[in-house]
Amino acid sequence: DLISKQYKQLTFFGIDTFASVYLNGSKIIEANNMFHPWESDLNNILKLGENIIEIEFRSPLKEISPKLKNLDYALPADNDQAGGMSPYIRKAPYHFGWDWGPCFITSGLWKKVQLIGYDSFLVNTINLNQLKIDSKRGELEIELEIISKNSTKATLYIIEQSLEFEREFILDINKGINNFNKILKVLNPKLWWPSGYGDQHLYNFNIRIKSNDFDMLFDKRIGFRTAKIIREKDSKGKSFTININDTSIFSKGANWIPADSFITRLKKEDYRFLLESVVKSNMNTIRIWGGGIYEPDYFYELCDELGILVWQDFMFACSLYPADKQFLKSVKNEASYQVKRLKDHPSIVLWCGNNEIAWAWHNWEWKEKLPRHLWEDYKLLFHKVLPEVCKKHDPRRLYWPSSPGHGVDAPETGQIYGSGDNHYWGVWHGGDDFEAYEKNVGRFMSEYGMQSYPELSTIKTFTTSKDRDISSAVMTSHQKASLGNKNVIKYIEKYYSKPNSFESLLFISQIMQAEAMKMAVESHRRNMPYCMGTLYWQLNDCWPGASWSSIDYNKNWKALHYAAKKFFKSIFVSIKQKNKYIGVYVINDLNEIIDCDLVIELLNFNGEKIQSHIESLKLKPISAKKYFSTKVKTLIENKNKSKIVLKSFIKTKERILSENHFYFVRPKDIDLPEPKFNIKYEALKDAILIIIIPSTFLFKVYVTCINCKGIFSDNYIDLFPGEEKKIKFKPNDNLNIDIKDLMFNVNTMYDLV
Ligand code: BMA
Repeated sequence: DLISKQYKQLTFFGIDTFASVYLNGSKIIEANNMFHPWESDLNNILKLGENIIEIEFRSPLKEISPKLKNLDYALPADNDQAGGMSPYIRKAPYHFGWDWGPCFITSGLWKKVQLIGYDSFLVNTINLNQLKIDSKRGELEIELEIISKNSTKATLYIIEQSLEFEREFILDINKGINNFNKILKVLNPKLWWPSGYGDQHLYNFNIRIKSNDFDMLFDKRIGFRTAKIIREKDSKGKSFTININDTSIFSKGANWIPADSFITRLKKEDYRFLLESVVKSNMNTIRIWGGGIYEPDYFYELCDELGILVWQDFMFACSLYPADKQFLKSVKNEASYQVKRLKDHPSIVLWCGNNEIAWAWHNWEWKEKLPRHLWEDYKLLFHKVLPEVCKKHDPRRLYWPSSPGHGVDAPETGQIYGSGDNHYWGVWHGGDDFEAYEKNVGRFMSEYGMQSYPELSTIKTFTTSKDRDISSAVMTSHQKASLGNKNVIKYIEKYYSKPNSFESLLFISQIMQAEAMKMAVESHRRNMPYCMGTLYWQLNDCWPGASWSSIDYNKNWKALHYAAKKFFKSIFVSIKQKNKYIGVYVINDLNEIIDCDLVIELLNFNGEKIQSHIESLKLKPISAKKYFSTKVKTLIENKNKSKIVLKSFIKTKERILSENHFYFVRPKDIDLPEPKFNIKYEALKDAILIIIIPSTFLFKVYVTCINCKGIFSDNYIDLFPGEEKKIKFKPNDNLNIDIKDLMFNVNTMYDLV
């Protein structure tokens, strides 16, 4: 039992943030960083019977404010709603507020606490580094860190059943810190692939360390794969392509923020819902943005299982940071711990130093207004401390200093299009029209976005009926962006007709957001392989409010998430007008040849084909190509532009792979007929089919479920007369309601304006 062990160690895996920990009245820990564990040898303090642990948390603001009094400059922290102290505190930046989230400066224990006893040594870390991998063999390195009180011997056993792999080693352990590295060679491993490119084979290594007074089992699950970021010089700059198992991956996805303002509220099923939603919408990548937290193990385990590639930022965003010895040491501890904790996950493809700080220095007037030494401090943290940690613990993964960024050296300028990754905010922050996405395409688009409101059911959770107006005090407190409501309205007015009610405004904001992101992603994808990645801002929310998310806080897919499912399909058709010409492009981001037919039809709203064109295609692997081009005038002749649509789809013998529609006017100028349709329902075992049979053209038909939460197979779609559409609705949780009692609303754009 514990007390009979010679040594005892108490570990707090997460203390948020400034706290003193006492055991039986003696101080054992003084914490100031929420991102790494704090531990203490209890030695003689722990006694048999009752022990008292007291933790005294101190206000982060009060802790820091006296230290700032003598500074003659303030570190920039534009999103900080609590007075700008966040850069000095190793605590989730978004806790101080962001342009999509409230300021809740939490305190408390946010991870598990562990008390262990031992007689001679402790296993601190176990990693399985991948040295060489292909389908014939895998060369791993097991890396152990053992902390020992004396010299002893132990045996290390490693077993992987499905590979029929078994090895054992004798470990000569010395007093102090011991590092062991042993090579393991396995035969014929099945490779791990990102979603859409192959299966996610994972292997469980059982590791046992045994000596006369120690016997412990550890499990390590890994996937065999190589991961590189290819950066090749060409006439346009330098590429930025994720490459897995020697295959170029077109990276599709979104940016992830912490899924709650109060992290400890999150359950495994919340993570599962969100990450399953990622793959359900045909994404293969997420970026864990640097203003949040290093996510829990479970998060990365799910990414491994689901085949989601992870771009992992260190937790620094949109601020400058101190560079005193103590701060740098704290960051070094944090980064070393996190890299060692996470590096075995096949899903993680790169480490990134920070979000937008280098860009901000050069382009947000920081350089002009702030003392020059702050840039030296920046370089110390992001070009010395962090890359050294990565090089030491994970030399095979890329360390990318900042997003956006164009190289690994400290940049002399802000963003460059043509090299590295880009954040394009001309649409939204800059006020540009959606069409501007076309002209702002980089090698890897890691941020761009458009806001919308969550649906009414979510808004009802924090409003009473009198608050349901976007300018009410309650609604504005749930809109944290400075341009906020004004911008949403501005973009709606540019493209859509005036919503006829508060609820209609919510829907139209989502439809508008989906359209903006569709235009962005299509322009990125048409530019493949020049552009090899597109991650919109942002996947999720940390509370219910207006934001750039595609899934709201209450787990509702917004119109954007349904659109993403379509615009992220591997084989994809895209229609684009450039000046007087209209072109139809087909994109294949898979590493295989695809035989298919491309169909292009010009239709009027009665569903009559005015023109049509069909062509057999052999799509090259990883290709985007214009297969059809014509003058708009030749195509539409004297037809009324407001009453026609160009429809295009790609099909194989079995099915339609992708379908897209192009309107010749903005949505507000489309001459919508009054919608007429019939609906039928068909109950399945765990889902229900909603069958829509239109007798007129329907623009943006959307279905909502009145008495249950769930996901539709498709939503916000355009239908032509006679084109029957089946939409499957699957409730999120186990139903406590009979499938047959579910109630739905089916509406269209016509009802919103
Ligand atoms: C990007 C992000 C966030 C922010 C978003 C919207 O720059 O990195 O800082 O929430 O823009 O403004």
